[in-house]
Amino acid sequence: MAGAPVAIIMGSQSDWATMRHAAEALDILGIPYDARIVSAHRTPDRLVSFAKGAKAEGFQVIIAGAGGAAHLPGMTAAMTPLPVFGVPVESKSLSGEDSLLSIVQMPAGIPVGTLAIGRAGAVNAALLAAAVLALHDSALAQRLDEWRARQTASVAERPSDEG
Ligand code: RP5
Repeated sequence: MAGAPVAIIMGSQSDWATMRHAAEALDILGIPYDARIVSAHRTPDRLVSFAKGAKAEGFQVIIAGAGGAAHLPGMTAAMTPLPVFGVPVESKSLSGEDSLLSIVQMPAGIPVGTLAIGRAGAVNAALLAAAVLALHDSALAQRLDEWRARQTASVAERPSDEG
């Protein structure tokens, strides 16, 4: 979506099953986003053009999901001044530990804020993006507060056999 403040990028179509959870959280909070497939090794020119142009395109935060040799978030962060939140996608062979370690272990100098493996990381990346944007958007800050209040209200005091 043109003019969206959040870009969700991912290395493969197969990552969308995880990254759609970030998109859904942004939808709930009323934050426009643009979701794109950008592979660091399969579409390197697309990566360079996206990362170098992201700020000029109007993005304020980038959420980058990748699995395995998950160099996409780090390469993106190297080419943009925008904050990049990395989501390690659960891989088939190493259950996402490979993705996690390759995203979290950025050498000092180029940060990638790294979240949990899989759905939790995708949702939390969206919530972190929302918190960043809410610093300068009081209406969004209120929606984020309300979202948290609904979450709190949804937690029962006692466990049920049903749930
Ligand atoms: C990475 O390789 C992607 O981020 C994906 O998680 C992983 C596997 O990609 P596919 O083989 O499913 O396209 O680039």
